[in-house]
Amino acid sequence: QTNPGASDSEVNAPMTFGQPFVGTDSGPKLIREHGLLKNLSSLGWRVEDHPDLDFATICSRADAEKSTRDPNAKHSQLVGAGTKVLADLVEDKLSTGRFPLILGGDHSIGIGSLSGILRARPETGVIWVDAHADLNTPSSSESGNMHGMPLALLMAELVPDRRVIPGFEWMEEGIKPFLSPDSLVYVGLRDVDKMERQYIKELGIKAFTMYDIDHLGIGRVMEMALSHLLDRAPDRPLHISYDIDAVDPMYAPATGTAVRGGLTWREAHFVAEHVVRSGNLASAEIVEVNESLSPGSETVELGHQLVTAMLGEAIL
Ligand code: HAR
Ligand code: MN
Ligand code: MN
Ligand code: MN
Repeated sequence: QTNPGASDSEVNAPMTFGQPFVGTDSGPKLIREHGLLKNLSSLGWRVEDHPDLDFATICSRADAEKSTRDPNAKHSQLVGAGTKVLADLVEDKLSTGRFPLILGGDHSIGIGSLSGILRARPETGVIWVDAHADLNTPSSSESGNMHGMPLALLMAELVPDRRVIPGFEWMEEGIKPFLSPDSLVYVGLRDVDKMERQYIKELGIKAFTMYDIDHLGIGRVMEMALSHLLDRAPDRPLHISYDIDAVDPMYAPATGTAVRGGLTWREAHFVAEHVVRSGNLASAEIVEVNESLSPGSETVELGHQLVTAMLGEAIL
């Protein structure tokens, strides 16, 4: 499968403020050093390698403006400032016809990527591959870590007015990027908080947990996931947000919140390979690779392979 002449824009978003560990910002650099550019070129992409977003600078300005409100969203000023920049960039790349490939960083960057995507193409369907639901609101979150909140901040049903979270006032300006619960599908869930479970049920979000993967197999699960998003809208664009912790820690130990019982090496690849085959994939993201938590493991290699698969590499 090649993409002759297709233009891909690699956006590097080395965010760390959505979670407590250092090192999550090395993901883009390491995946790139693995030879990603050459790989994507040989798949037919014309890659535009965007310099790393400089979150240290963007966020230090935000830090100075720190508000006294306490919304139980740690570093919300910093995450808010960083994701605002990312949203603008992703929106711009999409509206000029490019395929944004976003390398994180922790999963709080999903707030920025999806805001940009939904402003440019509100009808986008989202495949969220993760051990976690990332559906906490600042008040439901037990950790206060914003990488556990991106999807809640995008749903009007859960956070109707984002101005209550310091740093996220920008989400209420201009086109408001809201994700409809029926435009989301989860794959790989196995560590879901009590309130998240309730939200998934109340909002009727389609979720394929590890139980479903064991029961039905990854092939059937991915067919059902895509048919949920595409049956009623066969031409809609799709976005995949791939949290490396969806994969079993046997293969991907270098991540901040590893949970046993995850996707195998092949299941992880299959998810990416199958989404590409739909022909609807319009943007992709990989997050939470943190080499420093398990130096020398194969996590970066896997991340690199999953990105390559999401950009169209097939076995034959
Ligand atoms: N649900 C927990 C929380 O909200 C853990 C979230 C962990 N999130 C990520 N991204 N690693 O999926 O704190
Ligand atoms: Mn490699
Ligand atoms: Mn996540
Ligand atoms: Mn996760």
